[in-house]
Amino acid sequence: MHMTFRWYGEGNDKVTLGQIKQIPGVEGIVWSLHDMPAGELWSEERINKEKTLIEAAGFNIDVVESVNVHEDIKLGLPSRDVYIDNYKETLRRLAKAGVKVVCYNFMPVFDWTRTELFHPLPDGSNALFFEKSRIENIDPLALIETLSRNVDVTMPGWEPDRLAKLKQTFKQYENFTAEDLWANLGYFLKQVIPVCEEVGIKMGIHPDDPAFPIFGLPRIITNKENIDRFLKLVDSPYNGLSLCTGSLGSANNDLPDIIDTFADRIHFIHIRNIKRFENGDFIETSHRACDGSVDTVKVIKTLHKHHFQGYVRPDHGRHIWGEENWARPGYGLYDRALGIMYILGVWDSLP
Ligand SMILES: [Mn+2]
Repeated sequence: MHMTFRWYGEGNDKVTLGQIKQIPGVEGIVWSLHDMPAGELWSEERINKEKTLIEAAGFNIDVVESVNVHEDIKLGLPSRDVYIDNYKETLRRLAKAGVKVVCYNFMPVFDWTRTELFHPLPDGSNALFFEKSRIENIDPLALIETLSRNVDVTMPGWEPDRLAKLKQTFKQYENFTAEDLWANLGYFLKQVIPVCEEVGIKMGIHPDDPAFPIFGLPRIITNKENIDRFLKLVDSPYNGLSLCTGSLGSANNDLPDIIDTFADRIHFIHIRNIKRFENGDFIETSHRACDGSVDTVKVIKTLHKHHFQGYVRPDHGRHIWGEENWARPGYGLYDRALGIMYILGVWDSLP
């Protein structure tokens, strides 16, 4: 297992590489060019600038999260081929720089979705919260406007250029089914995976978060059965998973069983915990197994049983010790650092 930490880049993340260096066990930075619109070709100059910066701080650059997939690819529009060509060339350039794993997702319109970014927990901390009844009764644009008022950073999937076109994008998804999305994902993979095999990059799809349809949009990477279908779209070790225990946990999946079944196709794993309520709401908690609905200890033990050699990172943390005043929602320093110590504590205790 190789421990990593997600970082949003110089000037775009108030957590510093120097602070991350003081967390025991972190070998790599999970990075991206966050200002790059989906579908654009990444320049070698920008890639190398990031590589130099991260390596100088003593970390590897093995994992990129994410290279975003352009909406036209998900929609299956004729314009997708240009964006797929750009994607393939970006992968070649990343491989040349030494990248080993690329994380991406195939969720229509939105990346991860919550109804509240700073929901209070009984201990005085706060965390990302998902209220099911609110999602069912709110216009997505209104939701994003409310949430954006509380943060001064651009959230993944909420880039200004995408938000400006949101109404139009929703219109494009009218009468669009889960089967359409499967077909378009298959088309994308059949073009991209051969390039990955050639240059040695492993693709890891991130499950949908939450792992059920929202706003009438289909979501397909949601459970064991669908993961199996996904892996068979292109049955290559380069077509794999960025498993996320919190995302799949939002829909009551048996994570240890999923790891047991697909261990050799998991290239990257996000470990975090969420507490699921009867009514479908959920809140993010500490990484500790007893604090949430995901048995994180069993998750780590199962990875260990399979001699997991891939990359791992703590996922969203709560905001603790006042860091909601400065950190990115879900991506503060302290609770993610605690999460790492929990993951490594369990891992190191195993024979
Ligand atoms: Mn995740």
